[in-house]
Amino acid sequence: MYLMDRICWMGKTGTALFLAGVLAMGMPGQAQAAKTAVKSAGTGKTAEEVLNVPTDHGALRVDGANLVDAKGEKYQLYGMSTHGIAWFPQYVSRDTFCTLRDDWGTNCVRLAVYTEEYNGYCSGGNREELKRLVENGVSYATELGMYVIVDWHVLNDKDPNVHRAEAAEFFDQMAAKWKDQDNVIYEICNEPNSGTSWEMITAYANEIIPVIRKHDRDAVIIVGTPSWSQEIDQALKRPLEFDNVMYALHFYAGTHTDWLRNRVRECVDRGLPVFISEFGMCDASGNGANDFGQADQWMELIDRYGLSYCCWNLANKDERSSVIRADCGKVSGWEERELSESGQWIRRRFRREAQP
Ligand code: IDC
Repeated sequence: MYLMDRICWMGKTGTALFLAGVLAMGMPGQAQAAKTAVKSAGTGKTAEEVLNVPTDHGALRVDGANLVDAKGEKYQLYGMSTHGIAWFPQYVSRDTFCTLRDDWGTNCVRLAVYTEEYNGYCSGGNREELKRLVENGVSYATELGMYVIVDWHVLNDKDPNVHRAEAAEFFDQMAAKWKDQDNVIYEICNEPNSGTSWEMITAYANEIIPVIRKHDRDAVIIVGTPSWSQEIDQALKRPLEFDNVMYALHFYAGTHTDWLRNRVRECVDRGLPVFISEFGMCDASGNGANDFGQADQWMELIDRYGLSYCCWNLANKDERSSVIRADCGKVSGWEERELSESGQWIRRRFRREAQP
């Protein structure tokens, strides 16, 4: 039943013949009969009955300002970011990702590994358990033909250099595991902040990127930017000297408006590859009112440039940005009424985005 999903990710050394067949499976208008025979993993529905048949876009890479697929065509990733996986491990589940793929129509999941908060990786969290969760998350995404971002969620630690040694060890182990896969993207520092300069981030990136590249020469790597991943203009002035690197821009619609959208336009127009690896419809606290008018304006910008984007957060915490209602304990198959206002809005948005 999961064979098609699995061979989607045969990896960089996979058989061309097999891949050609799989690619045909994902082409609109082609191989419809074959698609019908493939049951969508976990839902018992045929491929036609679900929103987003997984397609193999293969190894992504960065071409100018764009993320492109194996055929060199512009490709957009979109999906949910988990909350901290130490805190809400229950959503790192195959069924969860299956709902996100088949009902929400998303093609990407971001796994947030906090470094300092909430049993963070570097603040007393159970490292083996956290790594196991990340590995499980990557496996589920892989089985389902989704892309997955491994996010080293720097926040309270402010400067990624504080835990540089731990980051190097973590990414060394992670990249060694997935060196032959095409669907894993590494985000090496979520949001440097509070005076952490682009120079400090550059020093960190110059050490961590080679650790990943030692195993996986062409993995796409997302690098956070100063001021909670808002100062992408700093990266435009002094980009890193590596290929296949994208720069993180994060927005919260209730806080970040025209001034930050203008910055995105300027930087992307000038060729900077930008990845919106985290955003919310509410304010930057993660818990103020949603501003859907502003969120709509962000979505227009995202559409116009074909930017990739991940929404914060996949959890049922009693806060505005959580997409599942606090009184709902289900980890998959949510009814609309079991989603928060944020969840209902972003699910509708993703479904509109779903690709054939
Ligand atoms: C918030 C969570 C909240 C948690 C807090 C920890 O929503 O439950 O208590 O982190 O400090 C970010 C961060 C992201 C934040 C989010 C909302 O990347 O970790 O999550 N936010 O504040 N940047 C801007 C906003």
